[in-house]
Amino acid sequence: MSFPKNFLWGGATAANQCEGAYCTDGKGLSTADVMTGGNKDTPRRITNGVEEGQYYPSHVAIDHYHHFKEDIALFAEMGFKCYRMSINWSRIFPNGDDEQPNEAGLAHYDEVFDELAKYGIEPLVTLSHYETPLGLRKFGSWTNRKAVDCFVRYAETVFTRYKGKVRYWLTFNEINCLSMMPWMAAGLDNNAGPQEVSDAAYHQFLASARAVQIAHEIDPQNKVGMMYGGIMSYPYSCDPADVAANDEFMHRMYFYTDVMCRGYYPSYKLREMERTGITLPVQPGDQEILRVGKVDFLSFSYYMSLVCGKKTAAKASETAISIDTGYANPYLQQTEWGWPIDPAGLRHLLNLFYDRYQIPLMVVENGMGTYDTVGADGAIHDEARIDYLREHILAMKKAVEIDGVDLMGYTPWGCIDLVSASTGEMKKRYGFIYVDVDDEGNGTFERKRKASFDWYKKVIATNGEDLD
Ligand code: BGP
Repeated sequence: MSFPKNFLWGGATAANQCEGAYCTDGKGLSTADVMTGGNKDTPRRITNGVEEGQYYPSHVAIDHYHHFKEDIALFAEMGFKCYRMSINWSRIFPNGDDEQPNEAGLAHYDEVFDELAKYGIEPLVTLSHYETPLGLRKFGSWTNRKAVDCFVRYAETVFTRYKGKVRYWLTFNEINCLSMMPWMAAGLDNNAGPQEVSDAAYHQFLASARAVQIAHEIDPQNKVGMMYGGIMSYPYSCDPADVAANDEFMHRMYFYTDVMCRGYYPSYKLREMERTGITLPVQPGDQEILRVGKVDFLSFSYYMSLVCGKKTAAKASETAISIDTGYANPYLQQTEWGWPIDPAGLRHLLNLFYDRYQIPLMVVENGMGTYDTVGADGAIHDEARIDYLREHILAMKKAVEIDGVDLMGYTPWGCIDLVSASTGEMKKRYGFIYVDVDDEGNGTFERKRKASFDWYKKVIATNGEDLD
């Protein structure tokens, strides 16, 4: 037995990285809209509002807002069964805390979902993908419990509006990355202290759990998942001290999946908080909210594996990987952006999660950023991407066939070229579809099929059997 018959093959994007149209049709500003461009050596800057003379990649991106019909037609040509996308919260509630939604924003996504339905493509919708309405900053963003109510109002609005059009939802993109990238994940200053980060995570757990419950009430067909940023680390050696240090590092990540899949804080996290003097802003009834609001499935991104051990403490850093454990893996090649390539690690992580939670899994991001260029013949030869994806699909196949993991689908990242989240570049490309736009937003915005386009089309048509 190979991939299940109804396997959700597709691709993934996020609104702030592809839509552009950053203040069109009543959209408000989000945290992504005040992040400048950067590159692998120069980090993106966060400005105080939109400053004149600065370049902000989210403002135009690939202008998917105005090209979505053309883009979806190309996805359909590849045979997509599923399209993972996000709703830009600040299109629906421009300030985040508005009483009434913005009709023009809601109408836009109606058109998008109708277009997908035309081709029988199932939307998988992330409610919050690295953009928080800037308006929430006035009360401390996710450190304040008010953010929970704002999110719940937003979630309820879109669950109601798109009932019957969308059945698969994700609450927060890469929620565990809040520990490393507080601005992107929760609209907190990047130097936020551990208590603030802990409060924000607690509030996002509550918001997600309430959203799960409401989604089920509005439509029992709804399936709501969590989304884990696929950090997975091997112990540096079989020295038990390395293994213990690695366990400690991974606990800091798995606690997010533990809370959302099991419905309560794990004991190791509670003990750690006791030791470090961190408290939870618990109110009566919260335990029940978390318990009832467990997710239906666990989705995650997977790009690389890490290594951790006793010699260096894992620390967040400004590198393009966002997390530097102090160790490199000598057995692995890296991408041009220094991300270690490890297909076997994907099988390992799928097993780890399935053993731990026994709920359906989905790989909702995976891929390799490369410098793609249009050749003299007009073609784009991205064979390295094909090799990367082939090996990762084979790893998933082993997890399904040999290990019996319940895997719902696969939506590789940036199925169409888009802005890089970590560096703000366009030239770090992931797509099957090339978009003619550069790091300064110049170009014709023309879409072109890369070599990987036809390859992936065949993969989908054969349900993952023909990977050559
Ligand atoms: C994930 C994010 C995505 C995406 C991807 C690739 O962490 O969820 O938004 O951008 O990584 O990363 P990058 O764009 O930095 O290459």
